[in-house]
Amino acid sequence: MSSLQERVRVNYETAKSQYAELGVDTEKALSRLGDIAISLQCWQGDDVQGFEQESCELDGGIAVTGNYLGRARNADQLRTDLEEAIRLIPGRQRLNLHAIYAETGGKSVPRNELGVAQFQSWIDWAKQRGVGLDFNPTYFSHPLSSDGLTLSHPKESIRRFWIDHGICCRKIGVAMGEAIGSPCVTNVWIPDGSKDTPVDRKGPRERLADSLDQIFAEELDPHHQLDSVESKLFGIGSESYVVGSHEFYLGYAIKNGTLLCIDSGHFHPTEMISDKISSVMNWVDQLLLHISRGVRWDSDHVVLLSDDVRAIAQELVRGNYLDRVHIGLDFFDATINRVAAWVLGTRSVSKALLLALLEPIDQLRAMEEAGDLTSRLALMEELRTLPFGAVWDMFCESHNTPTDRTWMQEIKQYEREVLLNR
Ligand code: RNT
Ligand code: ZN
Repeated sequence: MSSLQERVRVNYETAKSQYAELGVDTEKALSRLGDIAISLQCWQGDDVQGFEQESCELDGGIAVTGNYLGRARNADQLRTDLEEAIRLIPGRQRLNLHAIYAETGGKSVPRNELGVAQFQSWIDWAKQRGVGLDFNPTYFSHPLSSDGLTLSHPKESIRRFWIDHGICCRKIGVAMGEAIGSPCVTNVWIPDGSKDTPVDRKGPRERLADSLDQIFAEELDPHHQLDSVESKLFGIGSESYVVGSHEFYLGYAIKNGTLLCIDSGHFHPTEMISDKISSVMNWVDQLLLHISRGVRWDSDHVVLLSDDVRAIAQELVRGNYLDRVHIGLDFFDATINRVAAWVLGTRSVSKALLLALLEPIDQLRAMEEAGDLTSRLALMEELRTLPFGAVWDMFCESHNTPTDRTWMQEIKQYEREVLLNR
């Protein structure tokens, strides 16, 4: 045993007894954490470019800034980068793919004709690694989305194209879920909206509802594929109006039994999605989370172990929602090492979940029920300084993953040996 491993073990034993004093079983928390899968967004690896032949600039009101070396230029590079990230993240992962990550073998395959063949290599890769797959139709970076409208487009032929794209993608989702043996969450996000005040807010929403009805018309096996719809407050160029608002999709999901996707960067800056979970879970069966970090106008900074993320994890654990919630990440940053961004973001979410699993929830509840809010507040504050890091290190260690001190060294080496040569 190395001296680092030895230290991890010694520190863990101390932490374990400290948590035990509060009635918390660290072993149980570690084992539960090991079961939770986090879906990594493929698009962090290449700045949401994808591999389409006639590629368009990224649009749809989302933007990546930065020019860090080593962006993945093709699917093989992206997979190599993902393997490196996954090696440095303890626990279970899934991969979240977008339709623009199709591999078409140099041919141009229109989005309304995509099929499972273009994703076979991804499926084989995921299967081999025991990684689940999630999927997204891509409603941006395309000539037919260049005016900022897709499924709500007033022009019937354009709307048809995007409906057909959605239909293709659900079928791809089914094939992915079937092949992997775990349901693929296929999430619809569209950029539709307008920069300035529209006169007609109603028409586009009616058209969107109709488009979604057509996309979801065919019933698919929920063991293989789950439909999800994602809302947003505003984007670049859709500041005054977003067709797929929160109210729109909350209503749609409840009425039609789809999942709702809540992106933590898609609300007013003072609004926390943690508080929405227990409301929404009353009415929808399952939820998809896009965990992100909003900073001013941007919704997509790398996730950190912030109070917001901790509060989300607490809600998932306290409400016993982990089996009904799919956890995905959604951020893209090209100013830092892209592989490190995945590792940092995913590890942060995992830490938040561990912290939540280590809460002395019975005690906190008892204090609340007894009306002893002073003790509740004091204990919550005390929890911040318990030796959580020692339990986290043990989680890393037991999953053969470097601890916080060491994974960056591996990233530096990967950068020198692989990324620099691109
Ligand atoms: C955009 C949405 C959406 C995208 C991805 C690429 O604001 O959050 O989820 O980030 O589909
Ligand atoms: Zn999102």
